[in-house]
Amino acid sequence: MTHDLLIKGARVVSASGTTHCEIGIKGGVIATLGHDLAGTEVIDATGLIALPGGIDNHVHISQPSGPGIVMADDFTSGTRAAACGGNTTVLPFCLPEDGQTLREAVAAYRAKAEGNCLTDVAFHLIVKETDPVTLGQDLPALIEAGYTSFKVFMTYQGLALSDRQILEVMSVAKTHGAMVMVHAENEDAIEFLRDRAERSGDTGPYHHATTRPVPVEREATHRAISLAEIAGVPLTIVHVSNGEATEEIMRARQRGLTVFAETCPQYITLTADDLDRDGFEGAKYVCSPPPRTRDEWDNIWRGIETGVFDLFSSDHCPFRFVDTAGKDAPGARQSFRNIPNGIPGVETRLPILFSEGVVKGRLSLDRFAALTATNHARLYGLYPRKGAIMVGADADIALWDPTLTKPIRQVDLHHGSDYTPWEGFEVTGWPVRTLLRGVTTMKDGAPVATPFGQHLSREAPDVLR
Ligand code: DUC
Ligand code: ZN
Ligand code: ZN
Repeated sequence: MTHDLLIKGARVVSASGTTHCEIGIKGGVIATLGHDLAGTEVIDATGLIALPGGIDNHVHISQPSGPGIVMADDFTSGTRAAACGGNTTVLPFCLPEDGQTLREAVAAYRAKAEGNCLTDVAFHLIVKETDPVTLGQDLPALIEAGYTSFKVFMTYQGLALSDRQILEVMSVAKTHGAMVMVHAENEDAIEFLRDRAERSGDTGPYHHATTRPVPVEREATHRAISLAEIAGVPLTIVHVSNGEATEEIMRARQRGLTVFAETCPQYITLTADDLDRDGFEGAKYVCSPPPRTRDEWDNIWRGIETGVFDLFSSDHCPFRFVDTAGKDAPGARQSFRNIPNGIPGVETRLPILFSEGVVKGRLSLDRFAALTATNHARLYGLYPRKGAIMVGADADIALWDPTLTKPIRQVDLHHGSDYTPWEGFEVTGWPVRTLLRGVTTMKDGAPVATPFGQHLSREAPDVLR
């Protein structure tokens, strides 16, 4: 067979192990893994590592963020940044605007993404209403149509669900076959601490962290797991930030429960002290759960190394810093309460984990692939089309130079935000070329294709099939 495209000379992290072989691509699909293949076009990847294109299953793009607040990325900039960071698929969350039904929200997101994406895209849902139409009609219909995962919040006024509501949502997931993802922080406890901090005049960005301490997350993690146990569903705890929440997940697994866990770059590289930077700089690091301590980095690393964490995602939730529609929102300098929550990270997730994990000897290449692509595909119904370099899968591939060393710098990034929390952070190992279905989307750090990303309809999560 003559392939359309051959990748030669790379060390290939394939579904069946890491080996030197050629990758033969035809019609956008991996047709052959072998030697001495024939191809019309050849990429010489000598000295590079071929990894599955990253799947980032936790990003926020064009998400409604409150009156006057605008998320820094639309689908054009968000997926361009993702591709430049070695990703080929992203899964943003679909949050209904007030008064919008879930089905209307999905249609609106699909329209915003259509024709603008440099990665493939699939959507998770956010369930913030539990009325009979949402739970009895919209959610079942959307699950049937391939939206097989949804997030519920235990924090944020207007988003947080009561325990009863979470159980009702889990019950729909059980009946119709979907994965529930939980943002685990105790809203009442946060509100109590926040009011107390404000009364004491502790209103700077740092107090975003002090009013969301570890027990707030640990308790909610335990409660979410208990609710899932009662409802009889598997669940995913997203953006886990600390050792005590990790222990709750380990204990649940020891009891035989099916609990998946996700962590993010901010929990192995940033600390609460970053929120205490001079002036208003700390606002750049405001995200939830907040970054913790260096000791917690070690706890999260132990969870990554021992397999507690299945997913390493960015939680890309970008706002501009010098912008009253972003971090400098009205009232933000008066109280941390008003600082939009979230940090940009879709372009830097993979280089940070590669550098801190693979290069520093904490992670094998296979485990890196699992944490950044394969597990995402399996858990969210995209496998085997996505998530692994294997015959029959889409030719979604990132070529990595494991020796390239350079600091992360805002000027080199492609997101819509005007800063990166990792400015100056030294990284060894960068993706130098990204291919989506065999077409190059990034070369040497720059986007190269016009958007051709597709919407992906998903199967049920592997664990439910
Ligand atoms: N949770 C997220 O998952 N992303 C941004 C903000 C938040 O609280
Ligand atoms: Zn969250
Ligand atoms: Zn998020």
